Amino acid sequence: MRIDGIELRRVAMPLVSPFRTSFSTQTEKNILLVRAVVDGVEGWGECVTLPDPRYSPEYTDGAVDVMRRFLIPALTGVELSGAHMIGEILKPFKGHRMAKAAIETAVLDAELRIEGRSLARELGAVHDTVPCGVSVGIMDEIPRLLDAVDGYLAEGYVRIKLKIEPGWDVDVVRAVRERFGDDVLLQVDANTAYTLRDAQHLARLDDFGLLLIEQPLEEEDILGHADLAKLLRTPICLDESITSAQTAAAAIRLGATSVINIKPGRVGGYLEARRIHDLAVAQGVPVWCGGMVESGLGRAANVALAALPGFTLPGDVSASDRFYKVDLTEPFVMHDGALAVPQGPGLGVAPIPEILDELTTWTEWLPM
Ligand code: OSB
Ligand code: MG
Repeated sequence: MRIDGIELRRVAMPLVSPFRTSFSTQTEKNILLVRAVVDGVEGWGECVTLPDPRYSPEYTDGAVDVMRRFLIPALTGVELSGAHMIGEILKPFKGHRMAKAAIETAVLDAELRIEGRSLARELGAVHDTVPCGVSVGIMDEIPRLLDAVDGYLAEGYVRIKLKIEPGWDVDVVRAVRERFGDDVLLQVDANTAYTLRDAQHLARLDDFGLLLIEQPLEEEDILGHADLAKLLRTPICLDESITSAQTAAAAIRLGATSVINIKPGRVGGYLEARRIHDLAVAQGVPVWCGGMVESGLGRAANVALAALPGFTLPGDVSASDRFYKVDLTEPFVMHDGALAVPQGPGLGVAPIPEILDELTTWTEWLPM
């Protein structure tokens, strides 16, 4: 197969409410989509870069640049036996995993559509539905946060993740436990907002029976996480630090992580995500599927991944209406706290043309 061309497309999607983390507040989601035309068949990939390099070193304008300047030219005119070759071909270009992931996903979607196979089946999914967790942003005051959590629990979410930062942590977790009890599956995500000097403070979270604390320290501080793990009873789960199967293996070996958040974009694609899943399973390390506030396109692929056997904890896999009033695809709707795994060829979903056109702010076609 050959890639005939790639279209880059930016869409602007309003969020139902602002989403605040320790690193930024998002009120609108600006998504970069990749549409690959492969032997005349189109496939879609969603690039999970954010506008600023505050979560990871990548950012959206940088992704457009590296795709245009290096990644797409390297794939131009190349005969591919499958999307699995893309990772190898792009390997000489360091980093830029989110950009690479978006291209690989678009080509993989097209390949699977040509062959009539679903991404879920291709990855090795063993479930028809996946349980939904929800990531709850930082808010101005605890009563508002409690109202939000109340609403998500009423909708049926089976696991709550609270974003935390210094000044919005122990008291918030305590308030949620006091109001909703000890049975709620609860975890926290710091997005690198702490240092090892905060270990004593973070140990106060041990009283609340959390499933895990996600990425308390800096991305590169693997040893710091290993040290912190010895000081906390709450399991540490790395997100930002896990950029590949190789870093995952090292973090597990060093005792820096006992659970892994797998985000396909962060690690360079769904194929690398599966490799991390496989090695984590072999090591007895539970994994869950992270999210990057994706539209229905990225969400569909995440749901497929989350249906693999090692994904034993609910992921940041929520319904479309958690973030969007109008999704790009048929919306993902939660039933009994779960989403159905798409079964159609490829991602199993595609953008709805009128909605896509309406939300598009820019496109560029790159013939190959
Ligand atoms: O750290 O998991 C994170 C969103 C953007 C960037 C980083 C993170 C998140 C989330 C949202 O927590 C997860 C979701 O898409 O539901
Ligand atoms: Mg995280």
